[in-house]
Amino acid sequence: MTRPDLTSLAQGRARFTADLPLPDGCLHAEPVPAPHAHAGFHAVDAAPALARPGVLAVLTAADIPGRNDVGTLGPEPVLADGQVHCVGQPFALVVAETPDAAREAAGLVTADWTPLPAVVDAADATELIGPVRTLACGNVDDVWPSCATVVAGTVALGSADHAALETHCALAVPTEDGLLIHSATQSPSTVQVAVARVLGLPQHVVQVDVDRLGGAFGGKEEQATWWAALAALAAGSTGRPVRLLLSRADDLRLTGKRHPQTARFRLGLDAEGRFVAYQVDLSQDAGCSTDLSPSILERAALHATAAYRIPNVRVTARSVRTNTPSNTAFRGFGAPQAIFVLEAALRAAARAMGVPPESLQARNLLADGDTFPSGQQVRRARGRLSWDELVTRRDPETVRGEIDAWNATGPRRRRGMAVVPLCFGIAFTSTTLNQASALVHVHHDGSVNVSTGAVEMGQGVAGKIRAVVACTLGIDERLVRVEPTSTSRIANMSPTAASTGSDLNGSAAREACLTILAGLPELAPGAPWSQRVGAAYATRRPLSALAHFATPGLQQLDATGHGTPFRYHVFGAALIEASVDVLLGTGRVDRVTIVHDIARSIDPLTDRGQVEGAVVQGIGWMTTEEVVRDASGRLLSDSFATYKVPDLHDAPELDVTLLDEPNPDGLLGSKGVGEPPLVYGLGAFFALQDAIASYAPQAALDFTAPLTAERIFGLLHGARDA
Ligand code: LUZ
Ligand code: MOS
Repeated sequence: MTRPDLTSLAQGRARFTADLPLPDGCLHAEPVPAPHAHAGFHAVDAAPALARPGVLAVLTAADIPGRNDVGTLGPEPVLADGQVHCVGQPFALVVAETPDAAREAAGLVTADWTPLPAVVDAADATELIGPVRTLACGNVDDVWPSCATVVAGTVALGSADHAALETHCALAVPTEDGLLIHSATQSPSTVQVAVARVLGLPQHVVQVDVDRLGGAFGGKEEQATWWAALAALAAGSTGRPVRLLLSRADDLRLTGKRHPQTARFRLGLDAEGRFVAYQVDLSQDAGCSTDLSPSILERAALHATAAYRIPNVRVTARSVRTNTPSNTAFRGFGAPQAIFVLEAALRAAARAMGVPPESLQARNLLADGDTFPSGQQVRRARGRLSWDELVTRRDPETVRGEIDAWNATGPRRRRGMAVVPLCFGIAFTSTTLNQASALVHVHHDGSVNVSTGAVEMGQGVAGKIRAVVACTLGIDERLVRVEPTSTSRIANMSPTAASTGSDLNGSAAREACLTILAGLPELAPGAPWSQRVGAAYATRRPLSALAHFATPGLQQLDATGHGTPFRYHVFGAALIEASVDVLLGTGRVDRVTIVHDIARSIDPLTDRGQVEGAVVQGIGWMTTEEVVRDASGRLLSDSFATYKVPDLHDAPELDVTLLDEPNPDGLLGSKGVGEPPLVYGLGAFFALQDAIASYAPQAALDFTAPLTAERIFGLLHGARDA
């Protein structure tokens, strides 16, 4: 396959938003972050900042011509107005001739603050965001007495930063009648809507363009909007182009991250180890505003039963408000957090029953004919197939035997293992979002332009769409160019998110190609493409088409949590092997063996990279990535020196087997790939925990993540000395 997309990246020619040439007269904007986690303020003093050379303006909420709200599901002021709700919330915006002038001046803007009581720790939160969600099936209250084993416990999961290579960035350029915005966003239409609202403009004079992103992982699904709206506000106010580019430190300090989550669980099993009842209360830390939290909570609740059949279930899920930057979408969108809880619960049960966790997992895998608590039927389950294939690749039972024998010799490096089965639902849980459009132009010479709402963020969606168009038209990929994403070519885009980017946009692109093909004149069989196109033009047939795709078969969840939220599910199984140094407390993930249900991949190399990247990202969340704030809500882990993302050195040996049975509900038999494999990374926690248990077998199971070296050391030795 020719890969112009990869070539330009490898050669450093690929341009990101911050690489775009600055227009003449371009200014630079710098947000002024709030110093308090919760406070009232008045009398913003901009005079010292305005006195600096090169500073043109200091904007506040009072300068917003439209509505001060960039939120999608709840209100989200673009500049704080009278109150701030987290450290780092922008309350003013400095606009200057150079980035340095803007940054220095931002440090001089002050206000009169009245600090208010702040909740930094979710354990102290009293306020909910959105309603408590429940999801239930069977009759969980009545069956406990019939269980042979019942375990209960708690879980506490940490946050994680998206740590995309490209920090947030936007460039806003005034046009004759509106604005052109280059935004590093996963959701150009969300930016368009928000900018139009903030500036009091109709949507059609606000054009949002995205060439590509340098990573996003959910961090740019909702929260890119702010920076684009601030750049647009400054451009609107000064009449000049304005760029806003966050430094790494500000990107870490000012933006939301993965939702930390606490949970209480109760799991009941029969004497054969079958799951009978599961009750779980999930509590996610939403941060200071709504953002996408209600939607993330919904996906969490829908994944509470993970890859397993449980006949009696009650999930209650709540979002609590804290005075920290609003947490947001992050690869997996709440599902990995919920899956962790059941994986923890089954390990508590395995210990209570004196059996390996794998035996309980293997016994309870979902199969066709089962029902999810939402009422959705399990179809084409591949959990058993994945598990059986894993056994042939690297048999968990054999590995457990090896590990037990190794640990029995009392080595300094203790080994452990964990299996994590996967079942992940594909579709936006908000049914409306499951639609996409594509615009295909075929030129005289047979070359093709295709536009969709998909945003290329390194996940390879542009390459997949190119492949789909080429294969549908029966032409060489070199004849196909995928256009940068623009709201002027495609309207009403959904975010590129929920692992649906290729499914939705690729399906629309394929539809458009089929429409064009259907309109081509009949020529002799085997007539070359260029001749067919030429004949179509000569006989005045359309060579362009706009197509729309809406995922069939979905039904929005009702208030009781019933519906058909997903088009299909992605299955798989992973065996994670890890070890701990009992003297140092350091942990390491040594080896990961994965069988993943990729179906009929449109781009196997990219998909393999997605699986590998996701699992390493999950490992980072479970091990070294620790978001630390002080008691006043200030972020302490505000650089990559103090916030440790996994690097190549931390990556384990990875052995990925792809199951390639075609998926009738996906694009050309494929399945979405972006988010699901992150779940395998949870195994890092449980494998390390398993290794720790070989040294400190009496210690109670503790389900607090991440398992940093400090925490591992404490579990090894605190437990022993107690
Ligand atoms: N975004 C969203 C998502 O709005 N709805 C979803 O269901 C979703 N799922 C995963 C990632 N982003
Ligand atoms: Mo997402 S978590 O932007 O698919």
